[in-house]
Amino acid sequence: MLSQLTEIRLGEIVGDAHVLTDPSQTVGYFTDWTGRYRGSAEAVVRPRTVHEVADVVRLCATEGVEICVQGGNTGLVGGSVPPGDRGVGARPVILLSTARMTDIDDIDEVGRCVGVQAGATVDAIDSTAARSGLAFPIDLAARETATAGGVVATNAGGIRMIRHGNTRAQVLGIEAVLADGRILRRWSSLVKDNVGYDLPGLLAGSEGTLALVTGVLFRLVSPARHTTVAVAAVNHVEDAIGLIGATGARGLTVEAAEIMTEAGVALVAEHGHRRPVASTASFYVLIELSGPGDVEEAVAELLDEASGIVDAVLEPGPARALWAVRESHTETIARASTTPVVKLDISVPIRALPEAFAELTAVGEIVEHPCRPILFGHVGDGNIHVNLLDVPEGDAEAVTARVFGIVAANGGSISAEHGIGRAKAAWIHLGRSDIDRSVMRSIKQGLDPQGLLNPGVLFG
Ligand code: 2HG
Ligand code: ZN
Repeated sequence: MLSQLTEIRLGEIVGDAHVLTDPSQTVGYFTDWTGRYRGSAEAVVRPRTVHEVADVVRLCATEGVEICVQGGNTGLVGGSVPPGDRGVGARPVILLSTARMTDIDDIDEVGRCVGVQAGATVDAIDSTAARSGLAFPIDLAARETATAGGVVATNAGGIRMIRHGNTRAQVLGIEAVLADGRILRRWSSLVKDNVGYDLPGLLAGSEGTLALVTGVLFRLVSPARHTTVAVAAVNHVEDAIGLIGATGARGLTVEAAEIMTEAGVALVAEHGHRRPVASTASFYVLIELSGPGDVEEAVAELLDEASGIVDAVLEPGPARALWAVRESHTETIARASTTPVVKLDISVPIRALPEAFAELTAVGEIVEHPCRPILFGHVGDGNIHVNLLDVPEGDAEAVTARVFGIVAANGGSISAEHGIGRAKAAWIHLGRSDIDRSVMRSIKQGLDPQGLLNPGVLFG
């Protein structure tokens, strides 16, 4: 329970209207997008400025109140909802929402960067950049809801990762409130600046456990002028890899390289999407390519000469209908599963992808109640989203262990881009050594000695 005085003080900082305690107003903040992770907090607090965040955090530090931070709540690992019931004696917790922190500064066209508040959405940042002829290098299906703070906190990858790198690579500067309420601000458009530790880089991927990101100075890029999107049906993952590998020799630049399976395409087709190509095959690879000259002609030649192509279609970018087949996977899967989907997000070295696909497809068969695996993802990055549908609650751990066993055997990672959150906290030892984890704990201890920030996330 928050003391009455703390609640009054929170109201004085952010305004009474922005301290929500009525369950009808708070319920949406306490369940994650997947419906699998639910928690509760004493209040939802919605500051508008970094100074309000600093005052809230300072108050929480004094009163021993824990803070869960939430942006668009589109995360898939339970990292943006408060913990569930932790029994008698647990410290009170508030949820700090960045929903009102949506400012986007003027674009710096010369420095090619933009400063934004943590609650600005990916789509809003990109639309603002587009008005200056530039683009935000991070893009993902949740673009209209996912926020700057969220993509930084999770070091999001997304569909442009293959071209521009992950979110960490786009962060030039950061503003964050430390666990004691001080404001850390490194805000410079310098691309060369080697003075000590890379603190913005450290906060990227820290999942709200080290500080509260309140603002970000992002790098912007020139958008590709002409792109062509192709979907090729293939029966072997090797053919998808070969197709992507053959692009460079033709002077084509890969803007995105995604993979879907027949199970996934059939499911989204049942839910109203047109199949991308007439023929069926085991896999569908979607590539978006740019380059000098006639890109469409170069892509047509590429498809003609590549081996193992069963059928293909190509369209000038942005080719939204083709992309919609891929991007509707997450929502369609959530609707189609009879139980909350077990969502795993793994990566393996590219050369191990064929083996990993075969083994992961068979995961559903090993448990007593077979589940439906639907695999898709960013094939060019070796990243497979393993979605397991209809998993009885009691089997979730067994299938997760099975998937992670396959990942380990193939030299992969248990979290490619979604982060650890609450979902994978118990498994983090599979991805990091004892020494590595002890260094991470020292950093956590140094920055958040009371352990108030995002309790239960990352470290369990
Ligand atoms: C995507 O690539 C997202 O669309 C979500 O990372 C993946 O739903 C998923 O598993
Ligand atoms: Zn993804």
